[in-house]
Amino acid sequence: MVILGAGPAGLVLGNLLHRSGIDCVVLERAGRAHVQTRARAGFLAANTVRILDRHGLAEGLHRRGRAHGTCEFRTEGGRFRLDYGGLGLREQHVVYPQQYLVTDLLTQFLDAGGRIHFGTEAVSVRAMHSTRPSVTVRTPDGRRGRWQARYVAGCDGRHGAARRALAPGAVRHHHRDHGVSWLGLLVEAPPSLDAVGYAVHERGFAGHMARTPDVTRYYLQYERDSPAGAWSEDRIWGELELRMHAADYGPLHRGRIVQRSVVSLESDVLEPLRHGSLLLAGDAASVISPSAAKGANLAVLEAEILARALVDDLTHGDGQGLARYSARCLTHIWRAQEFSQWMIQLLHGPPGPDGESSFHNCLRTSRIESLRTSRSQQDWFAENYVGV
Ligand code: FAS
Repeated sequence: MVILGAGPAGLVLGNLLHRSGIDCVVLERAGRAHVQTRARAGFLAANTVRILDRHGLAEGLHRRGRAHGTCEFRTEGGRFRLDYGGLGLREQHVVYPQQYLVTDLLTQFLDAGGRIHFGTEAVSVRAMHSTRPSVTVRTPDGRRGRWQARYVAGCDGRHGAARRALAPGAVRHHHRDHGVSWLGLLVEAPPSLDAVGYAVHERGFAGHMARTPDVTRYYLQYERDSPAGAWSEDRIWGELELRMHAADYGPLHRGRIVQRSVVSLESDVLEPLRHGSLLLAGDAASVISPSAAKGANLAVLEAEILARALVDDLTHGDGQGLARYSARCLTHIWRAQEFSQWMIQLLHGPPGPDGESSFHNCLRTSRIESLRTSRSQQDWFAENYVGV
């Protein structure tokens, strides 16, 4: 097995295959330090924790992660809290920064004797419809190399070699640009709320998500194509405080902004996820907007489904799991995409002519009111918000 990419998908897959005695190697273009410090997701779904627990990969998150089950919506009409951990399936998130999880997974894989070639970029995947697909790589010293295996797992994200290897006619590419961008901020300051904060404001969305006791992630709806450095820190804090109604509900804890990135809210799904001996998982399979904290959770889920299917095939000659792999994952992917789309429409007004905006904004107000008042709507929200 050759696994492209040492993110959540590639590392969960590598750990599970290695434990089952499957000879596998992970090829990762970045260096180890970059992989272990790249801040991204932070909310692990209950099912993700169950998967990691099942395979003995959850020690770190139990030691340092924190249960989280409340979100707070703030609008011009007031605020309300949803203790989603006590609604729906009564499940909570565990707040555990993705870089901590990746470090745990990487360390456990290497400690168990797993092989990761850092600084090794997959350039192309060939002969994917044969039983000996090959991966051409660029090694750290710039030379070309080639790996051959029975299967290749494309866990190298939306811009990796696995997606590039797919012929245009071989894949249905469902794509949606939601027309909204966020300025993602990591701030060296404790959380300002004991909840995920979603602020719906006429000037745009603002979000607050705990990461660690000392670092908090904020999001600000942002002009598309503006560089991450365009706004001064004063302007950022001014907008955050205005949109989150800090004057009414309490100040935000300011701190040093240690990371800025502009995230354009886009979603896409490739169908199918299997192309002969090449299998896609994680962001290589589908990209989902961070509005509902699903991407890393889907990556872990798909990696477990793929690992089981590959072990059945390679150890027992049973190809059923691989035959069903794509359909099984796509069911979960589309359910997550549907909820993420709902969240995007709840949190943002559409860019568009006034008539359309006013109609959409009235719909949004009604949706938020339903979420505030209807128990069945709250149960539906909780089940989908934490579920994957
Ligand atoms: P990853 O992108 O994590 O890993 C792919 C790996 O492949 C990388 O290490 C990359 O270096 C490597 N690679 C790429 N091309 C290669 C090549 N040609 N050869 C070898 N290696 C190659 N998700 C959430 O659930 N919640 C959030 O709050 C959230 N916030 C996010 C914020 C930002 C700014 C971003 C960018 C994403 C966010 N996500 C969030 C989504 C994100 O966490 C992904 O869903 C998750 O990392 C997917 O995991 P992988 O599929 O393993 O891909």
